[in-house]
Amino acid sequence: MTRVFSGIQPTGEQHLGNFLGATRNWAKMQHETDAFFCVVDLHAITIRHDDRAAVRDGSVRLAQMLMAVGLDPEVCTLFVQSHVREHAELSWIMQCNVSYGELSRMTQFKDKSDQHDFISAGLFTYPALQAADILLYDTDEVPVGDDQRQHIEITRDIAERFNYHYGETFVLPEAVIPAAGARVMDLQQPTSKMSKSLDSPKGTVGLLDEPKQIEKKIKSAVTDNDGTVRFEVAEKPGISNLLSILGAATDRDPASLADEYEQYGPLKTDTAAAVIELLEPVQARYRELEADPAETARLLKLGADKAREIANSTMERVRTNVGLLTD
Ligand code: ATP
Ligand code: LTN
Repeated sequence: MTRVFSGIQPTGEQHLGNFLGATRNWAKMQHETDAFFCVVDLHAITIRHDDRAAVRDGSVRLAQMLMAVGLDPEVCTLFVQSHVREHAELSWIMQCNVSYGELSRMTQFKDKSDQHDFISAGLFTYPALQAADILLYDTDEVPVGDDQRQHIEITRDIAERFNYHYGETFVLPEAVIPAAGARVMDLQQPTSKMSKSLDSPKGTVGLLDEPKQIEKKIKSAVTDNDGTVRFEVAEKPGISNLLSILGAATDRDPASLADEYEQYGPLKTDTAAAVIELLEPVQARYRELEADPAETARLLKLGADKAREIANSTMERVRTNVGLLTD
């Protein structure tokens, strides 16, 4: 059976981009594959947080949101990265098998290092930890949004190099990027991706936003003065983003949706209505799950136990192949 792995950071609130680009597809894939989904708290600490509870509480809330979106811990393996120590161990070995030059070319590092004063070494070597996450589980497919393409490529490069030098050890993973919703853009700055770290509250639709807020944000989305509804990402980023969101929410092709609108107003109204309808059941389930953090902790422990078994056996193979003294 195809093995699937993906990760998501417990920082900030989940937004529409995370849902349409990643987590909604995870919920579908869990039924057809052997799927592992990880709350990557060790990735979250590459950026320094003043409030220590932020990551800890964020992990519980994110796990609850993932369940609200449809991940079923009885069907897939849902766990927290730091609960499986092998991630950190393999990450070191990955750091020793990736070059400074390769890491320097990562666009996420360039973007994020511009946004912070303290640039940790961990922010720079972040792709080595991500490669460890993926390779620990003999992953065939990694469902992610479009922004993660480069990180999956570098994971393949590291795995290929490792296999060449140390003998066949890792499965080479493939990125799985959705046809619709892979790159949801910020509503106020439609040339930047909707993101937790952009600090654009009016341009970001939170999965827990009230219907009225969602409507307001979508209705005040930045568009252009051209006045015609066309799907042309480069020329009309704002309108194309709304068409993409409406298309992803209603399972329609954004370019053909454009033919149905002559004015921006109705497009915005329909997009807002579709998003509100899409998120309503997620919000209702989240409210139920939020009430029982002890149950969430129990489910996460079961997930970590399951993940650890596989991670353990991969690490034994890696230690032997890399030439460490094993007992
Ligand atoms: P940050 O912007 O702080 O890096 P993020 O919002 O990208 O955070 P992550 O936890 O890094 O969130 O990403 C989780 C998943 O959501 C990844 O698979 C990523 O590709 C996807 N994703 C994030 N933003 C978008 C977006 N705007 N459109 C589509 N997919 C997205
Ligand atoms: N880097 C990713 C999060 C992430 C991930 C992973 C995704 C960490 N480990 C493994 C897929 C597979 C991000 O910033 N979205």
